[in-house]
Amino acid sequence: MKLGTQNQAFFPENIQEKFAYVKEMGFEGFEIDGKLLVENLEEVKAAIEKTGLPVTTACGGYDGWIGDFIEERRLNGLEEIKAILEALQAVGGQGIVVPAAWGMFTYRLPPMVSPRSQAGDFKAVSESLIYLDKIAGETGTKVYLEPLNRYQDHMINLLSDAQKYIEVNNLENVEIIADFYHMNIEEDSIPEALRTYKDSIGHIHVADNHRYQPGSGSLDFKASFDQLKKNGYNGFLTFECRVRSENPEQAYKDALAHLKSCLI
Ligand code: LER
Ligand code: MN
Repeated sequence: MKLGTQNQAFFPENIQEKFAYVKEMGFEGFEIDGKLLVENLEEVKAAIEKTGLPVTTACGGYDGWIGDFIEERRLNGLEEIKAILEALQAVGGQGIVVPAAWGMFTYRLPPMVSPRSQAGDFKAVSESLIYLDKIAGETGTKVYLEPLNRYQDHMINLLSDAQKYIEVNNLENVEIIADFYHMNIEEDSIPEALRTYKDSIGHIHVADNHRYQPGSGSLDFKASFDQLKKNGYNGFLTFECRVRSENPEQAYKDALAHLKSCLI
């Protein structure tokens, strides 16, 4: 297993300096914003070549969710995700992280009534995934379908929800991304969920229970990493967290050291 990270506000802004900084800190991969990748493809290629730090995945950077209520936005999202998958192919990246939607609707806060039926949700998300499954096949990439907690999305909350889309639609290039922060809210047991869906999990996001840096909260990363080892998972564990510290750089280094100690 390897450790990667998304961007942080305290990282350098310049792309080449950013990659050099992330590599120097001890990460082995970078998860990039899809728009940043598409709009700066040559600069990203040069940064990868210069520093040896690969772009593993993309997350975000497109307009319109795969499960968007608004059809025009859903279709726009698909075309932008296609462009990101093509850019990922050009830099040797694995794939893109996509939730059904993020912050579009929740059953848990008023008005609590969705403008679309659950059958309608399943149909829209399935149509998007069937289309993207084909594009991923053509570009040699993967689509990592992400369950989010109930307050951020109403369609896919559990790893089992994501698995259902893969199975019902016979998707070959769609895998599950397991995010520790969301799993901590939704799953009965994180290690058990990682064991049950081991054949579908292709990517992982790490944060502690409150979404701050790993090691600053109450999650037992060692128990979950031991399960991932048993599964034979050899993909990335990518930091997607906020940082709560007066010295974010030091806190990030401490979090990385903590997770490395949990991998032993
Ligand atoms: C959002 O909370 C999240 O986990 C991101 O990975 C969005 O896909
Ligand atoms: Mn995530």
